[in-house]
Amino acid sequence: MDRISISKGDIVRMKIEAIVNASNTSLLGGGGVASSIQKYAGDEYMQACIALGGCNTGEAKITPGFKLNAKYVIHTAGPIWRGGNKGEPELLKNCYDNCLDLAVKNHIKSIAFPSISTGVYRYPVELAIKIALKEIITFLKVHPELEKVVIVCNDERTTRLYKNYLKKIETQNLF
Ligand code: AR6
Repeated sequence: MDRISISKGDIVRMKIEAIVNASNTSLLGGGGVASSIQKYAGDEYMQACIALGGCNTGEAKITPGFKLNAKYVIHTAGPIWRGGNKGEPELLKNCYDNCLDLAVKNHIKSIAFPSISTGVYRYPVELAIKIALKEIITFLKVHPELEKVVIVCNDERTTRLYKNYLKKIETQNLF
């Protein structure tokens, strides 16, 4: 699957059509990826986020990227990890599916995801990567129009875990 790759870096500076914002249900404030995007995207971006009026956990909404290199930001609210029995896996799956659906509906051909929920929301990264990669790869197989998906991680460990699992999927033909 050469349309998916893992990269270490800052998602905010990516030169790609769309980046995903790992946000919260208000789509406002916060730390992590969301605050980095806010810092660079400008005041109009903030106004556009306010106008969205929030987003349920697992859903996705879109705004322009304004001052970012990316033309669009797709916002999603990941689940907060509460031990794993509160529907977290299904909600995280919904985040990836809804972001990808929204991307193709907007004719987006390249998109970068952060590792949704594994920062401030404390979803165990070893579990989250399995959901993320399964959803993305399954989606890419039925949507040839989506040309490129990059998962951008900002730390060494997360990057390595994603790369190792992607390799395992490819060598064992998991999905
Ligand atoms: N580029 C790439 N990855 C990043 C960046 C960056 N610039 N910044 C952080 N990460 P998080 P969540 C990684 O916390 O867990 C916010 O306050 C980070 O190391 O951004 O879904 C929102 O407003 C981690 O691996 O998102 C919400 O309230 C991953 O991105 C809440 O955090 C996700 O970390 C959402 O928490």
